[in-house]
Amino acid sequence: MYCSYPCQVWPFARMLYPSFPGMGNRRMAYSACPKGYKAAYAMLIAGPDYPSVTGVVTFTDTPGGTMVCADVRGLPEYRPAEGDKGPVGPFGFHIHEGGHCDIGDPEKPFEGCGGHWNPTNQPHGNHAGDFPVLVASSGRARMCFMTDRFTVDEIIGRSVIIHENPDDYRSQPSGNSGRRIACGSIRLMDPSEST
Ligand SMILES: [Cu+2]
Repeated sequence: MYCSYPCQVWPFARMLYPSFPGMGNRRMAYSACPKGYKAAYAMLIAGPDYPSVTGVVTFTDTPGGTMVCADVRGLPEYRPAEGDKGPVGPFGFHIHEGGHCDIGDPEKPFEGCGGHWNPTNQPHGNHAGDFPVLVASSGRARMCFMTDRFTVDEIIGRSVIIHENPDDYRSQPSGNSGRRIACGSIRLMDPSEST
């Protein structure tokens, strides 16, 4: 079997939530993973709108494609659209071009990450880094999916961004998904760091 969700997220979840039950031994978590699959991770940094957002996104090359897993906490409660304001959640989720998650101007957080990563010049909805929206329950979202649109090597040094509003997969260039509420720089996962 390929790396499953828990064995990828566990080591980093333990760093984030040391008191989480069952997070006893990172080495054990790694031993549950087949060796030799390249992986990357992004630790999320919250923007000024929802400072409680925290979490990790992992990327693993497998023979069936790249597996992407997200484990995010502290997301805001769903709020329906009101006037000009879009609904809060489910949350737009993408790979952006730049890799530096500086908040920068709090009016426009994480602008330094640039636009969507779109190496094949596709319309929005079919960018290599267009992801499913994140759906949260009591502020927590967990999701894994497979994609053949990129490999781990291609996304190192880029970023993942979570947006306040859902992605409509239609508006150009970024799906009208609103403010950037969290950002994580994508780094190569080095198993030797976790032992
Ligand atoms: Cu985005």
